[in-house]
Amino acid sequence: MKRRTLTQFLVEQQRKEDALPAQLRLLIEIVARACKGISHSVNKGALGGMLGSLDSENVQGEVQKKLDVLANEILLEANEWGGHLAAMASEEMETIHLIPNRYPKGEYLLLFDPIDGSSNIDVDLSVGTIFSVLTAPEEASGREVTEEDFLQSGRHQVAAGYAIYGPQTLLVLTVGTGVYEFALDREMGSWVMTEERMRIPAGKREFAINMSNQRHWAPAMRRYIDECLAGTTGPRGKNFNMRWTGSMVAEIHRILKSGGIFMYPWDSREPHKPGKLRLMYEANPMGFIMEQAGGMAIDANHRIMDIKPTALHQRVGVVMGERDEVEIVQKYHAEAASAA
Ligand code: P6P
Repeated sequence: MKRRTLTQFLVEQQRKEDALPAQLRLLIEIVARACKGISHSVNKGALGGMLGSLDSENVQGEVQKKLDVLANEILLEANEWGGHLAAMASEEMETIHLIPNRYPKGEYLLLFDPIDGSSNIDVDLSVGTIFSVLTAPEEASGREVTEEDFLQSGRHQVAAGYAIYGPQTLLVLTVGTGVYEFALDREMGSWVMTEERMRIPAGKREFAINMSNQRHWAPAMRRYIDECLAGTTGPRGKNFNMRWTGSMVAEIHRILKSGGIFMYPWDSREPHKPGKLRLMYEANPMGFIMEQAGGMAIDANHRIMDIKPTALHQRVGVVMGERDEVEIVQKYHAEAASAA
C-alpha cells in the first residue's frame, strides 16, 4: 500500500478530525521542513564543519555546540515569516523571540529544544529536536506577547513532537489524536508515514536512568531502582535491563517503540532544582507524546502536564513511559511522603 506523506496526513486531520486549523497545519509543515534542514546539517558532521563547541554558553549555563546555535537559527528563520506564530521560545535563548513587525503574526506560540542531547553530536550518537505548540492567550491579540503568555501548563498544548537524527531521520508528532511517526525519504525530500496511532508496548522491563547519580536520589527512587536491580531475587521477581543514551529524544523514542521507563529525577546535588530537564520544551512535549501513546508522565508525584509553570526555563523531575512502571514509582514516592 502506498504510504501517506505528512502533508496527506495533515490534510486528513484537518478534514476528518477537525483537529487541525489551517495555521496549525502550516506550523507543523514548516517545523517539519526545518527539521529536514537540521538533519542535513547533523548528517554532514565534520565534513560540514558542524562538530565541536563554541566558546559561548546558553541560558542554562551549558557550553553551546555549533549545531545547537545553527539548529536554533534554522527554526527561527523558518518560522518567523509564515504568519502562524505570535512568538517563539527556545532552550538556546534567554528571552522569547517576537515575530518581527515586517511579518504578520498568528495565534500560536512555538517552543523548542533545537538539539537535545547535543553532547552526543561529536561522538555520532542520536540527537533530536523537540517542539511544543501552545495558543497565545486571547487577550494577547491586541498587544505584544510576553513571557507570561507562554507560562501555560502542558495540558494546553495543541501539538507536540520531536525529530530524531539517528540511523534514520524520523518525525514523531501528536495533535491530540494519537501519535504518528514519519520517516524522511531523502530521495523525495518528503516525510512518509511509517506508524500511526502508536501505543507503548507493556512489560518491557527496561529502565533508563543515569546510574552515576544513584547516591543522590530520593529514597523512593533508590527503592524502585534497587528492586529493578534485584531482579528475580527481589520483590519484582523479574530481571530488568538498563539503557542510558544521554539523549532524552533517543530514550523516549525507544520507549515509544519497544516499552520501558525513562527517569531523570530530582537529586540532592542541587536540591533547590526540581530536576535537570526543562518543563516547557522537553518534559511537556514528551509527556504529551507519552500520554497520547497510552503511557504516563509525572515528576515522580504529579502529572507533568498539570504543572503550572512559573518560569520559561524552569526545570522538572521526569519519570515517564509505560504506565504500569510509572505508577509503581509514583506509589513509592507517595508512600515515602506519607511516612515522612
Ligand atoms: P546526563 C541532554 O543534555 C539531556 O538534556 C537529555 O536529553 C538527556 O536525557 C540528559 O540531559 C542526559 O543527562 O546528566 O546523563 O548527561
